[in-house]
Amino acid sequence: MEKTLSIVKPDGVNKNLIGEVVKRFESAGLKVIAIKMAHLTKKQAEGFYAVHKERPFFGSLTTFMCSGPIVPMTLEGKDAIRKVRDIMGATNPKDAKAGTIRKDFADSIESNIVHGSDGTDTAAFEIGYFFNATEISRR
Ligand code: IDP
Ligand code: MG
Repeated sequence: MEKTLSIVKPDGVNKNLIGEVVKRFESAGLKVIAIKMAHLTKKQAEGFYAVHKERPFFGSLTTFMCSGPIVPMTLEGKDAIRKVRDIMGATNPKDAKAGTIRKDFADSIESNIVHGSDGTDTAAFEIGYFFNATEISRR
C-alpha cells in the first residue's frame, strides 16, 4: 500500500470540481484517508513548492495557489502515486491524454486543476505539510 497527496487547486474548487476529482480517484480504487479545505498564505504556498523555487514560474505559481481555497487529500492504494498522476494527466493540458482530469478541465499549464505527488519522498513531505496523525484515517 502506498500513500500520496493530491490537491484540488483554486481553479478546480472555483469550477466546482471537488466531487469530480474525488470520484475519479475513488473509481480507480484509491481510498481517501484524509481530506480538508485550506486557504494558503503566500509563505505557505512557497513552502509547499520549495523544490520549484528556482523555476521562472515560482512566483506566479505560488500566487495562484494562494488565490483561493484548495482541497488537499491523502489517498491510499496500490501504486497510488503513479495512479494519481495517470488520472491527472500531463502538466500541460495540451499534452494530456484524453480522459485525464487536466485534458478535460484545465485552462493552462499553470491553472491545471489538480496536484499529485511525484515520488515516495515528496509524498511523505507533502502529506505532512497538510495533515497530522490525528487527521489521517487508521481504519
Ligand atoms: P506537476 O504538477 O505535473 O507535477 P510540476 O513540474 O511539478 O508539474 O510543476 C508544478 C506546478 O507548477 C504545475 O502543476 C503547474 O501548476 C505549474 N507549472 C509547471 N510548469 C509551468 C510553466 O511552465 N509555467 C507556469 N506554471 C507551470
Ligand atoms: Mg510536480
